[in-house]
Amino acid sequence: MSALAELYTIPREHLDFRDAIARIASERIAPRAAEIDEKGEYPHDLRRLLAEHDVLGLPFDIEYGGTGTGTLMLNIAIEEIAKACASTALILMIQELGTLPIKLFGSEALKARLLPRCATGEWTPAFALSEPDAGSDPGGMRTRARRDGDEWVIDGTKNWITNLGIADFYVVFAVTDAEAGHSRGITAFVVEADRPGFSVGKLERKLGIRGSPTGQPIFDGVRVPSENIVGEVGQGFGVAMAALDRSRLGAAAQALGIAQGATDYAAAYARERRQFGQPINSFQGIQFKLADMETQTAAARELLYQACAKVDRGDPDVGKYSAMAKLFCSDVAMKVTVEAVQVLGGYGYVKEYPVERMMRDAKITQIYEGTNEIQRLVIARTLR
Ligand code: COS
Repeated sequence: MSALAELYTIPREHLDFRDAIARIASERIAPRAAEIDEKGEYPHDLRRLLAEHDVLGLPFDIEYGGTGTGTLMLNIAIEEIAKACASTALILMIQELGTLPIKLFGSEALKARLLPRCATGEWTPAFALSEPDAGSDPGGMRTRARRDGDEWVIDGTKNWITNLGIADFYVVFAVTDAEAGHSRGITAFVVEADRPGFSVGKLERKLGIRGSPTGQPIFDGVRVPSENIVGEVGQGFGVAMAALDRSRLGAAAQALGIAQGATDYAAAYARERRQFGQPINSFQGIQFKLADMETQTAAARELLYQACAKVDRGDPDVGKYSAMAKLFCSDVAMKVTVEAVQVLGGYGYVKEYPVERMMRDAKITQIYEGTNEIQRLVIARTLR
């Protein structure tokens, strides 16, 4: 066994599941991708499709109705879906991000109430941390929650929230003790979408991932019972950070899938496209581009799979590795998709071909789940 194989091995049944997802992605998801992007519509049909094939059960343990197959398998699935459609991959990614706080810190009652319905795909969550004036610095949030008897009353507006208007519940982070500072003064709450005082605010018009609604959920005196607190009162900042340590792998996997999808498309195009009497992949200028795209994508995959294996093993340096994987995979996705457009030339720039969409979708992976500048900060802190 090679040294690398000892660090992570992919079991046969996971490879079979990957192949099944790859087939669904190429036969059922890829043909819808351009239309989803063009219309900016959430693909309810593809969510049902993923649910029918147990794909939405991937983030969950068997006792909560999931597949219990771990982090590496989950991210392999995200990668395969993102090769075809980054917006659809986000359906699976948010299923993980929005439930990680509950999975990692939630009471048994919260887990039993929420996780099985997410594992079947009946329900979908949202993770509501960022605000108009608190992005890279979530500790500066203004959303407040005050105790009133056995209930908490939440007031505030969040921003950049994936699944806005689609989510059945929101995990909302709010200041519960302004004096205590963000380490001790923020608490996480589950807010069901049908609670009075919750409303869907502005929806963004975006460069990419246009099939996934993003925007401002508004909480105006929303009352939730104490049972809806995730973890302990005052522990919310740590809850958010620990969830992001895991979910950044999903953004990395999405980026990796976009990069591989673009590389595969550009390579196939270069085989067919003829200029000066020969296929353009006979020119070194094109060959070198494709070679670099494939190499960078393969390197990104090794770092991501290694980081996933660390989560599955429970290694202590998961935060550092997930930040490195997110940083590297997203930068590769951006570089590779720009090159894919270049390989296709004028055809790369128009909507009849998928690579301009892939380039637009890649950009967000350098920004969300923590900008790449924040990832560098997280990594640098481990080197001091
Ligand atoms: N896991 C658990 N706890 C963590 C943690 C982690 N990965 N990172 C920090 N914490 C804890 C710290 O231990 C600290 O607790 P103590 O005071 O008890 O020691 C507390 O959280 C505050 O940490 P810190 O002082 O490092 O927080 P900062 O305000 O300096 O913020 C960064 C740190 C910048 C890394 C953080 O704000 C961040 O990740 N920002 C990006 C947010 C993001 O990803 N947004 C995307 C939203 S979802 S699309």
